[in-house]
Amino acid sequence: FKEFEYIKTETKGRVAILTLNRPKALNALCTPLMTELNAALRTFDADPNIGAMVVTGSEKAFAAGADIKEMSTLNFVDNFKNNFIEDWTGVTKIRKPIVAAVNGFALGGGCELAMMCDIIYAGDRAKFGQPEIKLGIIPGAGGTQRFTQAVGKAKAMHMVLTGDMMTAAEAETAGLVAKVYPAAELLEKAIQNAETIAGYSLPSVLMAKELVDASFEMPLAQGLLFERRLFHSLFATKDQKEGMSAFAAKRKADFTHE
Ligand code: CO8
Repeated sequence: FKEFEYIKTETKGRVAILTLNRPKALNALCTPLMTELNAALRTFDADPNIGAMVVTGSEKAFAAGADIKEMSTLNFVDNFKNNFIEDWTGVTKIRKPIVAAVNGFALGGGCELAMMCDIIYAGDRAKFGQPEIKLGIIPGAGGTQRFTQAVGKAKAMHMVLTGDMMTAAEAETAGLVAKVYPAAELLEKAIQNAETIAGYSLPSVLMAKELVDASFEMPLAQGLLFERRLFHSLFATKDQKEGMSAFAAKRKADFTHE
């Protein structure tokens, strides 16, 4: 990797950890930060030694949104011509699982970035929100869509129209967050969960992610057929043989991702 300015990357076994690192602006998502994040995610997605990724921020902020100072001078015609934000959505094109470990603020684009990831784990003091309405705009990267899918209309309307924040506990109850951990343990727990995922057979992990995502796009009968066919196909892998013989022999499976 070339040196990044706005993110830090490290690996732990088969897990890559990407830390948003723009502390002076509470990790506000400026264009170069998103460019670096997408580039690093794509590199780890292509790396055969990596099975899952964790995206995290600081104790104070996962990310406090898109960079308001950068956006303040934008105009409609340029936004439209440049398709502003489209090239920030690279996170959703990554095939390996991405875990968001959210401590502190996840607001606006920060909440949307977390929702583009596959699983959100939160520290107990995390705060989620879509406060764009306070700035005279609306969410632009999934806040009206993914948020509604995750928490339902009542809470989504409240959050998007008032700009109120949601606590970690509320976010877990509402279904936005998979689990809440004490803030100081969050990253370690998120990495452990990512290590568990990265230890499984990569083809089965990729298919499982693809299918859960497809459930939001497909009619049920089509989704079930897609699931059945991919289920059938996994019996062509070495890892299926390994997983099942390891079970019978009462030993831990040693997956080779083939
Ligand atoms: N953009 C730019 N700078 C920011 C942002 C931001 N979103 N958030 C915080 N900062 C800066 C502050 O300006 C301040 O800088 P300085 O010290 O130079 O004045 C520094 O970070 C620290 O912030 P505060 O002093 O405000 O810290 P507080 O602890 O008092 O408050 C808050 C924390 C409540 C999080 C507060 O900073 C805040 O309300 N921030 C803005 C939150 C917001 O409105 N976010 C939505 C932005 S719009 C958006 O995200 C559109 C989405 C587009 C799609 C993105 C796709 C990924």
